[in-house]
Amino acid sequence: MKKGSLSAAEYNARKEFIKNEVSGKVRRYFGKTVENATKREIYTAVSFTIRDEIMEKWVSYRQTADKTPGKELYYLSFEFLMGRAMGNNLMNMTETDLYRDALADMNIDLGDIEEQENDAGLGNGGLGRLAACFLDSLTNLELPAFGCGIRYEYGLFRQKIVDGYQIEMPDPWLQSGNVWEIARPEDMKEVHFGGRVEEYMEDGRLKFRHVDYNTVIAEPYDMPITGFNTETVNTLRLWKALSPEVIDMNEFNRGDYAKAIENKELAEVISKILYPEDNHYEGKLLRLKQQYFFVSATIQWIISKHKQKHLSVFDLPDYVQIHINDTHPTIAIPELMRILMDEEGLGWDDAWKIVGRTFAYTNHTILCEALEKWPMAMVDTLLPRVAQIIHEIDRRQREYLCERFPGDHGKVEYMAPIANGQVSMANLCLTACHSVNGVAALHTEILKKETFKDYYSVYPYKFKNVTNGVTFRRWLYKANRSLSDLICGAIGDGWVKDYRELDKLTPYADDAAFRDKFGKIKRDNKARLADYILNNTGVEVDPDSMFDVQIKRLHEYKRQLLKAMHIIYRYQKIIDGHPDANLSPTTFIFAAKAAPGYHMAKLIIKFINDVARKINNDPRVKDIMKVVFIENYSVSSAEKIVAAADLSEQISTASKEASGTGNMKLMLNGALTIGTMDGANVEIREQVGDDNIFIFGMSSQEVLNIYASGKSPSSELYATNQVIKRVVDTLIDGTFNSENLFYDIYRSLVIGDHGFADNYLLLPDFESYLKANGEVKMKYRDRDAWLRSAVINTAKAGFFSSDRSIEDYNREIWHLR
Ligand code: 26Q
Repeated sequence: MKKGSLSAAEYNARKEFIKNEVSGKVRRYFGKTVENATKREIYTAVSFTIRDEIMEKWVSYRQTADKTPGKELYYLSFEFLMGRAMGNNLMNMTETDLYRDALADMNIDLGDIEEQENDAGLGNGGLGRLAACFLDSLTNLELPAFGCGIRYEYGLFRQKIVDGYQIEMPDPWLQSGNVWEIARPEDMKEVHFGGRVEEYMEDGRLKFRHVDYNTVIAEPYDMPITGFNTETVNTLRLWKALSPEVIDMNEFNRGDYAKAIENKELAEVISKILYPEDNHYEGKLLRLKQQYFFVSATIQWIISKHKQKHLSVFDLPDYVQIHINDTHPTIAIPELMRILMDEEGLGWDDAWKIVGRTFAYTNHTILCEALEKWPMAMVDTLLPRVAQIIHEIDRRQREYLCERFPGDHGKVEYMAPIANGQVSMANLCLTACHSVNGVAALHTEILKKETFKDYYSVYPYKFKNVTNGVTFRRWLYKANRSLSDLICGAIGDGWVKDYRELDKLTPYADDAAFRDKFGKIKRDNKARLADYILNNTGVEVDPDSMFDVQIKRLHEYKRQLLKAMHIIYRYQKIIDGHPDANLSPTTFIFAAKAAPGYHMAKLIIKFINDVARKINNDPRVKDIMKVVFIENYSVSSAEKIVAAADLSEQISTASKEASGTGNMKLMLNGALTIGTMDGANVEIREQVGDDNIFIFGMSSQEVLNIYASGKSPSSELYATNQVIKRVVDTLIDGTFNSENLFYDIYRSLVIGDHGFADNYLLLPDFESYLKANGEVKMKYRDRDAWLRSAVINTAKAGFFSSDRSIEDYNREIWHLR
């Protein structure tokens, strides 16, 4: 609510009400006055005040929704990277200004209070944040949906940088309480592990009974998902694992206290912690337990709800769509089969038809090391009945494939749900789901032509593309208030809910006065980020330098090392006294977490930090370049960085980045992209045109050709190209670290494994990257030309709204009303 939308008297009355609520809650909950309460206590009181308002809406929405027989979506995801809720909910209720004023009357700064909230960091990166943006957009579009996942007690680790190394710390985000969740003990479900399957006859039919199992209790916690000015309040339901018994009294009475609590802990460990590997599969038993745990509880809940509202399970697909966010929740497919057959008494064919119409699957990666393949023996032991069903799906699918490809055993093996003693979760999804989609146009083409080409030939109608998007509410309206205000002043505020309207900004790129204001806002945001960087890293950076930003998970395919090599090249040029090396002062900004077990990624973090230390302390390059590594990259630090970026680095090896979504957040905030023809960069280029983006490097086809040839050009490039050699040699000549710590990086670039050097092809793209960076530098010196492109980037970002993505999903896949 801005001051304008209420009369002055109404506004003041609301403000007094909020002040009373907050001070009343501080007294009642903490026995304190506002004056002597801690910031955290104020945060809690403010959040509960906001929550009271949301509850009213949530209750009425659920009442109507539960009575209306419409189709609902269940978005199953291992990860929901929600970030903070308070500011987001305030924005959605359009009450940010009101609360800011009310708190200011009590000498409290709303920004300070927002900083008290822990991020809900229940995700690794892109896939988890996409799930969060999708919940926002589903609600904004008033579509009925539930997010379903795990209530991890510990989110993604917190990162500290100590002596240049990443140190992982736990993230006990729930320790000081979570205002935004409500436990629903009445909806607890039992999940069964282990045991064995008994067969018996009933009414002349062979039936199956799961016996001797261990039980884990799943208790749901619900969080309201508010939309911007909507009546709809959707729900994120996260399951917590509980032991059925408090402690084992038998063991306890026998005096074995440790044993008595062991079983309890074994059950509860399931929802303790999020696995920190991103785009990398490891066949850990606990991870499989996590998968079945949340999936089984969710499917049981869906079925019990459906049966309360409808007469039969036969019409389930008319009322329920279940979306599988990457293969991680795939076990939901045999679990629904199990429930339909063993508990609802359906035969195989009827159950299979229902399953096929209910499930849809999104693929988020083509990296082989990320494709999930579980040892079948592990599934047999942990989930004996579900495993039987997977074997039967495999048997039937093989039969079908043998008819389809007579004599082609190789192909059948490749496509089968189970092969070589492993279950391929992707093949299971491709067999069962009615829809399979990639997350950017290029990615979907690669799925059709390479990764899943055989399945594409069998079921071409299942394949769709839905390009990713990001929510404009969090990533522009909230993260960059001053730019939002400028845009609203020019084209009104329709774009906040209707992404199509953002294009109205395009003509303003030619308006010098508008460009100037745009540039001043960017400058202010950079000054604010400079303060944050000073506090976070101790490095002083110049807000008038170009802010060149690479923020994302650390992965070799994302090529943070390529950017580091460019920085070193620039550094060498300045020291050489190269004539135009001093132009365009630049601040190079990195933020990234590496999986704790990913040696090369952690070494690259150390390398970047050592490069930063050396360059930042070298008086010869002072005022020309600075390098900073911001620790603990998270949703809330991303919100601070995106508003201040000039240049967005999207430099993955072509074909490797399925889509990217950071590229969209940065573009939306007026950063220009330097990037390869990979993921959604291809579509960003289509939207902004060649003059407003810097594209470099090999195409995905060229990359795939090099892999197919088995010959890497990199060793030879290193041997023959002096520029490359000089940069690469700094890895081993002690320039940045005298202890020769970086030999493994050097080795991977010039020697490699299995006779293939430089797996991510940095060296073949290096010169093209330098050239593109040269163009960036030239353009940045022409402030007007740069700003013109910046405005165009914001104006053309409409397509990358997650509202558009959700409209596409709904039109092509879910068909919700
Ligand atoms: C799987 C099995 C066992 C352990 C971990 C995993 C695992 C965990 C996380 C596998 C993959 C992930 C995450 C993948 C991911 O974030 N992919 C990104 O998805 C984004 C949204 O579609 C895309 O924009 C990115 O391009 C893609 O990398």
